[in-house]
Amino acid sequence: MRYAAFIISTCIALAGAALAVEKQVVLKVSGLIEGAPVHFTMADLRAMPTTTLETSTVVTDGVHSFTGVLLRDLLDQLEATGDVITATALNDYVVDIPRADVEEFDVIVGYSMNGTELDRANKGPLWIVYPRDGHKALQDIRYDYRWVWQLSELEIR
Ligand SMILES: Nc1nc2c(c(=O)[nH]1)N[C@H]1C(S)=C(S)[C@@H](COP(=O)(O)O)O[C@H]1N2
Ligand SMILES: [Mo]
Repeated sequence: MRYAAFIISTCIALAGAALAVEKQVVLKVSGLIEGAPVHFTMADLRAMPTTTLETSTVVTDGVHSFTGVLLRDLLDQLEATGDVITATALNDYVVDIPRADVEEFDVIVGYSMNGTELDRANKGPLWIVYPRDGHKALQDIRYDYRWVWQLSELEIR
């Protein structure tokens, strides 16, 4: 009986922790015409239309299925204008991504790989994923460094 109570309280604690994670801001988007930056929680991102793409990456073995939101749609939804997206990660990595990339290719802000949520220890919670396997042009170091893992902020310039 005590064991059952332990299991139940552990489940409640885990569910609570999962809910807390859902409510955390995971992405800040700034540089919008309307001014104030927009903050997205994991729940906000999950409520948006999803895109899944299959691709290999330069940092993992084999082909994986990534799910997330199209970066193009995210920027359109915010009515963001600007030709350059400066992406910043939790580890302070910063790189400029040409807006043209997201217009031309189905680049996603991914939050799961093979059906499992990405966490900080595993390139998450957000990882910019390019449809690398589908386009020869994307199989290039210039694009590899735009695959920002632990993505935390997008500034549109
Ligand atoms: N957050 C974050 N994303 C990053 C990087 C990084 O250091 N931090 N390195 C970039 C570079 S230079 C490349 S080639 C690819 C793969 O980097 P990795 O082999 O260090 O994972 O991820 C890119 N995304
Ligand atoms: Mo790199």
